[in-house]
Amino acid sequence: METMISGGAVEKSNADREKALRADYASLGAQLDRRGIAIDAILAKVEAFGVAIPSWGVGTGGTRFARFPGQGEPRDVFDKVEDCAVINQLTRATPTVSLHIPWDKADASRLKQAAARFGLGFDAMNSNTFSDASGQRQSYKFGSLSHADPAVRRQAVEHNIECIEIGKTLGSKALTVWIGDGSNFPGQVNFARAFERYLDAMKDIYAALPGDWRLFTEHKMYEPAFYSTVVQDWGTNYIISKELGDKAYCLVDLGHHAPNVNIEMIVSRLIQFGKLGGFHFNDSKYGDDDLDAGSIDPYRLFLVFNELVDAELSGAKDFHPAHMLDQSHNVTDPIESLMLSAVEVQRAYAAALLVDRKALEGFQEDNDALMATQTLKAAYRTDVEPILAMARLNRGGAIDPVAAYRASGYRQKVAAERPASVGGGGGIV
Ligand code: LRH
Ligand code: MN
Ligand code: MN
Repeated sequence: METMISGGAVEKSNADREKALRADYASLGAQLDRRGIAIDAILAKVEAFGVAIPSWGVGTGGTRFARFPGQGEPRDVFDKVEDCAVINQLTRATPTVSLHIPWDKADASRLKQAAARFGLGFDAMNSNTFSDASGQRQSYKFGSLSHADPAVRRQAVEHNIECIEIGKTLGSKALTVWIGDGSNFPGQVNFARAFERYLDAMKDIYAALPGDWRLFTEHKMYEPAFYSTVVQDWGTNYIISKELGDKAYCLVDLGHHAPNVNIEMIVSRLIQFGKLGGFHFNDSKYGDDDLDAGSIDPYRLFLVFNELVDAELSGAKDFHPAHMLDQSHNVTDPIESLMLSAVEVQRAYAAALLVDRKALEGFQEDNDALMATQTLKAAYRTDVEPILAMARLNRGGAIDPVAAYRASGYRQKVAAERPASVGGGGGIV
């Protein structure tokens, strides 16, 4: 398997840290043993856990106001794959990439080969009918799959079918559809008619889905539409998945809800009714901020994973959610941010595995609110870092991914090879 950073550099970085890690792991193992938890069983689960990197995350994002390019930004999807390979080499937690079309349009067989060099696969394909690609016949200014004009809807459907075709060559097994359709003014669109047109168009996309694929629809409360959005919340999303059929599931992007919404409860509902398709993990304070996972509210991320682990252990039906990141980086090196986000997601998973579920159930039955919540806190407060670091070490990754990355000089190397990209005006999403 090829790597972007030399194996020797990673070994050197680990050599300085391995002794301390083994001591910390043994100490945590003893602590967990007293709580009746076998640390090696948790380690095995963490080692098997993966989260996909969004191809659009490895470049510097921007805001509506400006974009400040970083050094050595990827020039095309092949550079993006190389950056994703670095992230997986050091974290061993990100074995797949999620592509966005047409941003990542390229010869699909070549792309598959480029990823295979590093052992990378492809998670869900993402379509884009929220911006106009150069040369396209119809504009999405007033919507796409819900547009009043059938010619626009047809173009949007065909684009989604094209994404499926590309994904088939790449070995992807899912399509994620997020649309920006909505309105900026009361009265601008008829809610019911727009939703009906959307459902009709989605049925055409669903009909083109291979038998072993899943269709994820992603809801978002607002933005770019500021008065109403066609797929605005999980209720609408659930209706969509029911209308479309068994291969249709809901995708939850953590940043796409109203402030204070109880996202973990939405997750529970979707699990209960077999419609949770996957996640776009990120964090936010105000809106769809696309900040690094766990950077603002790590307890919420833990509570989401508490639901996921509960479902995993109880063998919930139709439960195999896709884990993906979706973030945008303005002030950090995207590779560093994505590595840390992947680790944060893993951390939430590992901590959720430590919840004493039998005790929790007992406290719930007894209406002992205080002890129930303390049971969650006891798991959350446990520092699982030695488990995460050991999982990386065992699988050839870096005990300290950011330290190894910085020591490797990768960013400086690609900065010399990749010309600086253009800054200036507003970014997207
Ligand atoms: C929309 C969104 C969606 C897009 C991505 C670029 O805000 O979360 O997932 O595909 O951002
Ligand atoms: Mn998203
Ligand atoms: Mn978003």
